[in-house]
Amino acid sequence: MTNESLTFAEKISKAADFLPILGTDYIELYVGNAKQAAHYYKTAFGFRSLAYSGPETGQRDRASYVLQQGKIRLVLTTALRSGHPISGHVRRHGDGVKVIALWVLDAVQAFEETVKRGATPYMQPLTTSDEWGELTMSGIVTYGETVHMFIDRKQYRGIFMPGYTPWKCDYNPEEAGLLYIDHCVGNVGWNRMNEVVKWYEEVMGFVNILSFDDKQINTEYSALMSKVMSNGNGYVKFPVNEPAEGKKKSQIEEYLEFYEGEGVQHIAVATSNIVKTVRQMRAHGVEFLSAPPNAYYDMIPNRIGEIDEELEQLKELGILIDRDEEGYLLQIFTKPVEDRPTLFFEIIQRKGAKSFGAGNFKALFESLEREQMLRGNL
Ligand code: TYF
Ligand code: FE
Repeated sequence: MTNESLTFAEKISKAADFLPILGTDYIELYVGNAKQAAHYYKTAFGFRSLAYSGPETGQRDRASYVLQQGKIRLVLTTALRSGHPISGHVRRHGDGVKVIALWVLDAVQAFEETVKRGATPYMQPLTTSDEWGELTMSGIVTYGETVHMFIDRKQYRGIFMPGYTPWKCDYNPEEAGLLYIDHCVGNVGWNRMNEVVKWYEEVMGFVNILSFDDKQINTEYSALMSKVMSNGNGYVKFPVNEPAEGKKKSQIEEYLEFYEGEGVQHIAVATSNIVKTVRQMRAHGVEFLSAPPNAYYDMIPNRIGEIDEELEQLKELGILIDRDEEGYLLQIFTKPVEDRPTLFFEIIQRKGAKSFGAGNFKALFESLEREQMLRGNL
């Protein structure tokens, strides 16, 4: 039997078990102004205040705001002085993802097993404690300046981590129904995808569950390649994109140019009611990519078949639909959430489908390119 004929579940079962991961623990962005970024993610995305660390809590050189919605924790961190490494990160990349933190049972073992297999250390295992118990973390470097932290919180009952204080705030807008991180996509440089894929296989014990080449992912102007990596239980999935040669500059090249290196391109968050979530986010000022032409929706009954949602509502909101052997999925993409055309978000609702919306790639990339054109980058 070739690998191609295996289901996702069968492929995932082949992943190594030296690095058990229970899910995404948090995502940390380094930003220019964490106070204002926190306000944006609360107001626009419906996150709630959870914890804070800064000068008032004894952290003299930076401020971090922790937000929560469903199982998602978002940390927004800024430095207080220009010479701080976080300021350097922001100067190079603009606001962007620094840490994809993984929830593990043993952060010491995770560090030792991955470093033994070739990972570059980012942080040696460190145990900190407070009245709520103790927490151990460690970290390794992945693509660009992005890192994976390993967080072991089995002995910790506090709200987030030692060093953080509960952030009590009267302003907590209604949640948007975001539930968990579905996947986190990285953009890497020319011919780097297979290197990074190999790194996830060898260092993290992940498996490649899906691949798209430039024959499948292209528009009139540009092309890219993508491989989806998954850990052994499927709780964390990391697609990796690299640019491919096309007539003009691809969206991946535009990202690499403006991020000034490799980094996280999009964070996909799951909802169980995409119509409600997107309606609310739009009402709160989140900008989404423009809807595909009417013809896209005219073809849905034939292309997808019966769906539970009202097609008119999906069309009005610009939500995309795709299907695979196991079911269908609904997805939509925000415009970049910074002035640089770098990080954006995907909202996804899975109705059985475990794939990534390959049937939407053409419509999606044409929509992305309309934006790229407006920026003068295509
Ligand atoms: O994560 C995915 O694979 C989908 C599709 O530049 C996608 O969300 C792939 C590449 C890209 C934008 C979206
Ligand atoms: Fe995605």
